Amino acid sequence: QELASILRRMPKAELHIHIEGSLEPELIFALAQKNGVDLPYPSVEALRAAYAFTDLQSFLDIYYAGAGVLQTEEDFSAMAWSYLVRAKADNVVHTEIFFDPQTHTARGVPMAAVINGLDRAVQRGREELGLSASLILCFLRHLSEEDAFETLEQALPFRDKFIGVGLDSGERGNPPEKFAAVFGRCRELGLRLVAHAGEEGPAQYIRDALDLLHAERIDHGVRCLEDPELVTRLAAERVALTVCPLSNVKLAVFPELARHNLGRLLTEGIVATINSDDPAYFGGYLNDNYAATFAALPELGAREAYLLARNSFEASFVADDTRKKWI
Ligand code: ES4
Ligand code: ZN
Repeated sequence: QELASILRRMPKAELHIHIEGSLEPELIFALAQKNGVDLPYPSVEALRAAYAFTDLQSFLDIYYAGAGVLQTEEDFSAMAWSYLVRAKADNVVHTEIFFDPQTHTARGVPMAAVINGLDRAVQRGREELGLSASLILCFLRHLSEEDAFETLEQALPFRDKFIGVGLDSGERGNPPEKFAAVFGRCRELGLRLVAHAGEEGPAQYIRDALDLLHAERIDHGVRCLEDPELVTRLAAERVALTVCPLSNVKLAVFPELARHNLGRLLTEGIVATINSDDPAYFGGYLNDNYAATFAALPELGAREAYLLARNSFEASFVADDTRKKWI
């Protein structure tokens, strides 16, 4: 009871949230109606009932369909604002938000509408909520590297509105090496680098994200425990993992939360963090993830609560003087 209260109240950073994954069914229906987009579901309830995923791809199919209702700068701003208000309620004081521009530009939505809309919410969040937020542009790994290069080119006029790049979407068959050149270019540009790896893909993808992409943080990374030498390296180099417990259960990375390896990751000395990934699809926002994980894993107590919050600030891309306010 007291632990549950500590988890809710403690200040924390969120480092793995796809903004398109914060789109609630109610907002999907409202935007579909406003924009004249046809949805293959008759109601909010029917859409929510379709959220029964068997793996990553079965989720991605519905997630990309949901994002298809976003058309104008105002739509992107409204989506991000809803998330920021929700994050504030969970005592999130800093958040690094992923967005998938290719999902939108491929439908003819201008890059300017995507980035300016999200940035508008980020600025308003700072002013009205006192919430620190940054944007991270993700390349879709099921598309080509050439497509990623073109997306980077389109985004560079807005270089001051995002702090880095990531790599997401279907992992299997789309290894880090496929994006080595575009990540090299992003590195030259001084962008921060992260990549999804070791969610459904093997531990080798985590190694390759570090060695070939120079990723500074690994999104998910939970399969690292299959490779003891990699575990030693992650701990020694303090490479953070942005773990998403409710996501992992919904996408069958673990059969149930009680079987999640977060406790093991912490015992191994890895800088693990808790995050929500796609909260509108996976059954909860950040505090729901903390609460459910601590309820399911008896090895997690007040010390681990503090450690996870501290890890979230250590792993964030804020300036050191800002970090000092929180740690
Ligand atoms: C994602 Cl859970 C997950 N994995 C990979 N790509 C994604 N995009 C949105 N959620
Ligand atoms: Zn993710």
